[in-house]
Amino acid sequence: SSQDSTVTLLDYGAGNVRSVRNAIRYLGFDIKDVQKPEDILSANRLVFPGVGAFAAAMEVLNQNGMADALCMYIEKDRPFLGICLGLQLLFESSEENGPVKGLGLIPGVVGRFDSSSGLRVPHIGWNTVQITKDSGILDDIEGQHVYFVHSYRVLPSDANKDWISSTCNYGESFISSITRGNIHAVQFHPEKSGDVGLSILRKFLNTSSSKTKKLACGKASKLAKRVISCLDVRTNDKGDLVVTKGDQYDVREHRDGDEVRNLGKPVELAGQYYKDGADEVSFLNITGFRDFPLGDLPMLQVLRCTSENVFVPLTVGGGIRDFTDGSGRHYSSLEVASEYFRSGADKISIGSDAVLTAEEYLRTGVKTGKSSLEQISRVYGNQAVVVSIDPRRMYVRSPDDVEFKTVKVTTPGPFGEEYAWYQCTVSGGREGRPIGAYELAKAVEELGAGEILLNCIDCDGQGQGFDIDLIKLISEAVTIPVIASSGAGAVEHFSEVFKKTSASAALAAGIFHRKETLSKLKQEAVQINLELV
Ligand code: 1PR
Repeated sequence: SSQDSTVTLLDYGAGNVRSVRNAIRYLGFDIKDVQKPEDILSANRLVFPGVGAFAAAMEVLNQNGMADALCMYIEKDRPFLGICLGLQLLFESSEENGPVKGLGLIPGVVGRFDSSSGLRVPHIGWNTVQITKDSGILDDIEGQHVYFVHSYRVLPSDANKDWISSTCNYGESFISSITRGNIHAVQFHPEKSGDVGLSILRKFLNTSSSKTKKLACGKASKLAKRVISCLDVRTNDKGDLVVTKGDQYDVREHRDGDEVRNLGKPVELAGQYYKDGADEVSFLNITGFRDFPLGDLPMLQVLRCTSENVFVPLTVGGGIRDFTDGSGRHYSSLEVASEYFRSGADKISIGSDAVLTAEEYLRTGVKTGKSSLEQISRVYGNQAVVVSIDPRRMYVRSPDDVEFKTVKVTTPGPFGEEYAWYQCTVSGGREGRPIGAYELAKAVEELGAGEILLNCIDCDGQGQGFDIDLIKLISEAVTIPVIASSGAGAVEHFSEVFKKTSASAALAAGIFHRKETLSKLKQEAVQINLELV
């Protein structure tokens, strides 16, 4: 019956649940949105993808009577799946801007991961879980990777142990899922966990009666190194969005009429990379320094279409800042970012604007709270904000020659210089700024960035390997995850960057545009002793 293919979705409007919607539709189900508390009580199966901050979510749920309805629904053991914050809200309280009271259905307090011992927080990426009891929906995922992104977690205790169906290890063992009867909740994102995640959702939606299955014996979970496929996107001279790729940020063909290099359509290529095994996909609008009217941001449509078929995290960057369009309408960066999130982005990446913000912060020592970086991370959480750095290597004879942090370089410069600093640039490398990559990275971490995308103009498109000196410098300077970028030309370059630095992920563009490299990398990873997803 039509009832059977309907899934009720509780979306309280705090952020992007587009991917959850897309995944449910992709699996052949229809969605009914909760409008009023009664819709919860009459649901056949309810999916609750929690997004945003704990306190804000509880406030909305309490105000509109949804909190009571949810408790009643769950107490009646009706089919329920909570995702991420949708798991955390079931517990007694959270320390996130708190203490704040939760729904109180499960004993336990939601607390923050402890980064004081050098643990990178947020926990972002693909990790394995240990199944501790049969849940009927997680049966097959022992040893498989699923995608997490969170700074808060609940610890297992005697009081909640009967609820726990799996745990995950990240610095400590925390609850990655709970199950009791028909009630399920997961800390990770099934809608972002590729085929493994889709199969979990499918099992829940089909709510097959739980059969007991012998559990495989668990091995310790470990956060995998991520491989990110990057699509540099721009409008070509005809006005179409195309994927392009530069050499040291120059994207013009230097033959035949100086056209922009066109490598294909963004949506199609992203779909291909997802199939080939990309752990994440990033779109960078490299013409983002131009002005677009918000309604017409060309990347929005690309995101909407991509997120219908790509079930791994999507990041979008380029042009995230305040601006006034041709008609005099002013847009805040928060509005621009919100449009991107609504269209299917999981993270936004800020380049030029973050450089200017960091410069001012270092000059004044004051966090104004008004920068794009601060505003977006306050509203969407710092895990949703990436700062993209575009540094250029500047050789010097001695560290005393500059006020910026230098490194002793592995390969000396053209005049035998033994040191270098890395100068930040804005507007796609067009303008150098008086701030180093090291100073920038530390400043943006303090201002609320959740991750750093570390490019290198010198290495971009050269295929000669990552700039190990730079990546070491930055990944040791901050505790948020660092994504190494620029220069991958062979599978070995990925193992080198993960062996020699503590980067959490590696991003590449050019190498994946040459067909088959991504799937080959995933296959060969095991042989070269690289722990990938
Ligand atoms: O400044 O907030 O509007 O953001 C602009 C964004 O666009 C920044 O993230 C910046 O890095 C990026 N960008 C701007 N111009 C270019 C260009 O190429 N002309 N591309 C550009 C950035 C660097 C990486 C590239 C890696 C890996 N390209 O995205 O994908 O270097 O390449 P490889 O594996 O082929 O070596 P804002």
